[in-house]
Amino acid sequence: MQRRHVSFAAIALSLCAGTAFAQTKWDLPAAYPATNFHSENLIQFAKDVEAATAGKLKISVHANASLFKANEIKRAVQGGQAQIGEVLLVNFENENPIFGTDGIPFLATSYADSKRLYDAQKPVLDKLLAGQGMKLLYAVAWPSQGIFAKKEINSVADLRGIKWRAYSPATGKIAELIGAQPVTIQAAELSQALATGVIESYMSSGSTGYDTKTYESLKYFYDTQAWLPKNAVIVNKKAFDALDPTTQAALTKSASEAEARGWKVSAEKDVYYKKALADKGMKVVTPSPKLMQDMKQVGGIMLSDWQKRAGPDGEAIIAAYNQSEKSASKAKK
Ligand code: PCA
Repeated sequence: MQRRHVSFAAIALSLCAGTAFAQTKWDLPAAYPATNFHSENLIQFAKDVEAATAGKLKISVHANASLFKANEIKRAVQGGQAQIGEVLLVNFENENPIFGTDGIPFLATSYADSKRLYDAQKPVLDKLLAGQGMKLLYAVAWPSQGIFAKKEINSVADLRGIKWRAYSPATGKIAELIGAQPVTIQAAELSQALATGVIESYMSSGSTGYDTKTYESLKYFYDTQAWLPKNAVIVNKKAFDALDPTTQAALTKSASEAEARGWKVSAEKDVYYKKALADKGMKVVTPSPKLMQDMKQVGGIMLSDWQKRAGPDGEAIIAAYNQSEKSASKAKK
């Protein structure tokens, strides 16, 4: 019901604005808190678009899953209930393995590698989204993923049987492989799940650890730097095509600026939030070699499983990724 009210209001507003000059109003649902760096970047992006189009395109950001739940945003954009939205790509791996490329543990663990993986993934992602009537505007990586835990862990055996929060098919799969009990919970409900003891461990970034006040419930953060999943801003193709060419150009230009800004801020936050968690009393720990070895074994299983499912498209991505590594290391010499 709530949702319908919002769209009626949006239509009413755009009709009023139409008397002055043709203004297009878009809703942008997002799943993370307004203070999260992705959300702040979205708000800056919306401001930039409004300025660049002299108010012709106005994007309203609805943070914290207030308009649609994290897993509903993609379908809302596809169906046109929202013209534009921000999604966590790896959440849609069950729909197509290509969406899960950046959720494979230890495939790309630095910002530079994640960027190369994104470049390799992008042509396939563009094709996939185009087939679903959508278009990718930009994508930004989260900081690297580590393990939040209640107790000290020295190997994955120490995680056996614990209640493990998953946010994606892959983080659920990790639980299965290490013998933990997965419970799927999106970021907007994570604080409560922690406070009520529904979960006692999970993998994510220091950013989400901080946003959700995980330090109030869990004591340890193991800095495994396992992968950097991406948020992507996607737009409904019909809504995009309905814009005049100048507005389209302003939108894509602001999007590529948001992408560059987002990656830079993410890397800064990766460092900042680990320190902030430590300041809040968490133990931010370099994992033991045994824990790393165990986690890398999990990553190896998940990579070969993904390759089987992702077929020729997956092969093309991995080949392009490996090729760019060769060129990058050659350029360094
Ligand atoms: N935060 C999001 C996804 C990845 C991340 O770092 C979350 O935990 O839901």
